[in-house]
Amino acid sequence: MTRPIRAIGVPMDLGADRRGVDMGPSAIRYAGLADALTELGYEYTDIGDLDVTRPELGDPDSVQPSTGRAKYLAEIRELCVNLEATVAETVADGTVPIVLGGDHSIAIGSVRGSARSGDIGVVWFDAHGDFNTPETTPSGNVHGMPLAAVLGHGSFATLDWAPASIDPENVALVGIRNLDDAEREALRDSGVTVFTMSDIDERGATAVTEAALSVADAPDGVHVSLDLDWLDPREAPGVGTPVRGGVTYREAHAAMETIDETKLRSIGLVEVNPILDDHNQTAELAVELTASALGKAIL
Ligand code: 6HN
Ligand code: MN
Ligand code: MN
Ligand code: MN
Repeated sequence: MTRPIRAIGVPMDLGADRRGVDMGPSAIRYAGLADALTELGYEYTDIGDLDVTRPELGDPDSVQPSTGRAKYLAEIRELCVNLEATVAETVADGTVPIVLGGDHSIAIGSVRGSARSGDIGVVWFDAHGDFNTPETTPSGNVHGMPLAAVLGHGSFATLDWAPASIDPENVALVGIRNLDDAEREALRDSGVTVFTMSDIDERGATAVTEAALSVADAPDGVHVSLDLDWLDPREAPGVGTPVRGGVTYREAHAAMETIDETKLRSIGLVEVNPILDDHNQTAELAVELTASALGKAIL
């Protein structure tokens, strides 16, 4: 791929319970994202960080959906509207946005921005389904809801900034191993294709990722949303909601290498929490995996 790349930092932690994920963009930059992609031959720019409200300044319940609970909804909306515009502009420039999170709630802005002027698919690498709604959430945390939000489920359907024009038949989840009960029910009826860790056990990471990419094969490319808790916590300890039994280092690279970089429209790297990390290894992994997705090969 010869398109230029633009990093967009989003130091967001309002969608998750554990502080520190707001430092993800700095940790990913410090781990060498610019050098890694420049070495691959990409023209790389970084527009810095978007403004995010600090949790100390907001009331989590000041604005709530018509039913259910979604903490910091007003503040997350404000950021996602801004991020959507930034991502849409970047794509319109013929540039690939890499959104550096931040918790996974920001994917609402990333996916909407990427889908604004195109028919796209989404591959979502995660331990979790992120398919709760304000009605089903056990936590009230919006990082457990962004995929349901962009597909317009629950009371998100009534929020002008949440649903995107994405066909659920072009959406695949990969590496799932932790679903809440109501979330599981909703996913079953959603049209989204779910590849669990059991599928990876049976078929291997490469075959599963190829299958996910063919689900997400749409005329204008694919948005890849990479939640670092997709990996096993032994590889990626720096995440807020670790779940045992994730993919290994090699499986993660093998999966990323199957991505055709000419079809990559936009990328999100989320849930990196340097406070919980061991020597920034989770951010380093985010950088390495991005390079693999963008064409880096061993030989
Ligand atoms: N993530 N299912 C849980 C919840 O609170 O809804 C956990 C969500 C984790 C979300 O890791 O992006
Ligand atoms: Mn997750
Ligand atoms: Mn389609
Ligand atoms: Mn997630």
